[in-house]
Amino acid sequence: MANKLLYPRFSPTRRIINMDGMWRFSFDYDNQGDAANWKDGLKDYVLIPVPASFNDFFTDKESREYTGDVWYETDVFVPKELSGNDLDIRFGSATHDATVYVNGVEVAFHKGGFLPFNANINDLVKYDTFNKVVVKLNNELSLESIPCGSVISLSNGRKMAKPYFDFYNYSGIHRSVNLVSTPKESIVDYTLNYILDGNDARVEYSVETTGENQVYITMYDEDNQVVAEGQGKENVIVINNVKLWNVLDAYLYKFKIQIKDNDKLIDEYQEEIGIRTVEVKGTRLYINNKPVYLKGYGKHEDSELLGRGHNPHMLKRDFELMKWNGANSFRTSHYPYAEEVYQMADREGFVVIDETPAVGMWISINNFFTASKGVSDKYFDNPIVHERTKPYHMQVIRDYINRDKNHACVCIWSLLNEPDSTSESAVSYFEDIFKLAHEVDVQKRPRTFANVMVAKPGICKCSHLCDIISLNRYFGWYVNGGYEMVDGKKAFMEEMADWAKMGKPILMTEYGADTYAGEHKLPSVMWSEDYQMEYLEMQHEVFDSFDSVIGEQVWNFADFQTTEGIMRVNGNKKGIFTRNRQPKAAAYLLKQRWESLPLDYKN
Ligand code: GCB
Repeated sequence: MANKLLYPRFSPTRRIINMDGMWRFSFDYDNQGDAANWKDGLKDYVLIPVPASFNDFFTDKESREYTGDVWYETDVFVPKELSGNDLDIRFGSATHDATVYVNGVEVAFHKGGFLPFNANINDLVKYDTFNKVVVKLNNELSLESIPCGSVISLSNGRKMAKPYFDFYNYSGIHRSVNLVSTPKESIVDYTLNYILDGNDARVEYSVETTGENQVYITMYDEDNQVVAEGQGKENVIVINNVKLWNVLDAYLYKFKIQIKDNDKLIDEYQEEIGIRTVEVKGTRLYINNKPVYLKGYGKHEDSELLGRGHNPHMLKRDFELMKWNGANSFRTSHYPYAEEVYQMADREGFVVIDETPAVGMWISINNFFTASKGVSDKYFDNPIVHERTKPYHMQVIRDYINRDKNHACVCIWSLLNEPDSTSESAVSYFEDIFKLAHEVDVQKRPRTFANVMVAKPGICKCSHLCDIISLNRYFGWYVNGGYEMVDGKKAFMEEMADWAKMGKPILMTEYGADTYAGEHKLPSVMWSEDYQMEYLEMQHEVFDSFDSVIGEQVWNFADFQTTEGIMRVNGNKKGIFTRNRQPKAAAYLLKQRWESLPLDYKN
């Protein structure tokens, strides 16, 4: 059965039943859910909103920190009109591993918390009545989970997740759940590539369907005028006088796919698409053959109460803030975000560096900290990593490129964040995933990974594989902070000179200083807003000294939740905005700088 994972959209032939709302919920402290057949329905439960992380709703620590299985349940009414069609249940994401039961029968197991999955339920569904949907979720981390971590047992018997990464292990059904009804013969997927030719664009498309009837393409401009038509599952259509998707100046065409049997419409699916090209040449990143300079942020999907649950209100606010202070890009650190985020970025003309959830590939409790001290745990020396984590990582790469390939905003693939790229054993792993990303992506977008501080030039064994070198650097914070900043700058300049010798574009994917909002001191001290500004100014002087730096993305857009510990004051405070999306003083500094830097800065 074909996997119909396209973003759920209504059309004359498609119907969607949205299942978001209050679900029933239970922790499985004693691991009894399987034996007690909770798949058929929960006995004791509380109500909980979907989509959201479960963690921050509760007032006790046991619930917030819960590690293990949790169960969700709801009932969904399926009208008879849908019978005769294919019916799939589709989850935008469920973190991390999900087993789905419909009317007591297991229909899906999905590993990984940040990508959509679905299951066909044709044979199980009952029409004109309610159907029971139960989900068992597990949020444990391991060497083979992506992201990586471990689980410890406390003396009271409770389990506790120990992430090897610096963000809270939020868990739950994080994105929308839908029933998607499609015709038996239907559109399963489509893929686009663009070639610019003077004022025109050639749109190379391929469409996958479940049948043999003819495929028709119609493209409309923003005034809903037909601009091009095509026929067949694979073809090229030409758009004359094309209006390109440009950075902060987006133009979106409508791409309509139909399957028809003569005049009879069998299936129809339509999305907005932006036409643009992306290429790396020498030390530059080109969009539509013009060099661009990226300004913006590393982000998180993180907000109060909802945790990592998709939050359209926060999404709107984030884009307004980013536009306000002159940003033009962000990285989906450290996992693929909700599909709605990319739709918004397409519309607003933001460049997205799309990242996999491969973070924590250092064996340490505080990856970011231990790594910056030069402690290497040789993650890639472990055979399990090659035997089990790699094939899974490769599946994630296939799935996320397939999900996001048609978004104009997605211009760069980031395949890992801060892995241990210093050991010889990492090389074959990296080679395979870099090769795969190019094979899967028809547009051959540039590939990168975010390099950690200790993996300096000459020590990092994998940076030669990158089309763009991405650096996470904290000179003036984790290294040479405070009054020592002068030495931090010197060391930073020296290291950058070595990176520049590689002759590749360099992107600063992280630089930042923890800052407690409202804390001021003259002269500055670390953690004050005054220090955050001095720190940023120093960083910018370094970036401006190197021709091959093609962009700067501050860590982080906003303060965000992490595991508690001596390094974090109720979360990471490197935000330029608070967790509630209000500016720290540095937001104005960035606004001034970014509004003054042209898109083709350094050219
Ligand atoms: C990093 C990590 C990021 C951390 C950040 C920090 O290098 O990529 O996940 O949050 O440092 O603030 O330490």
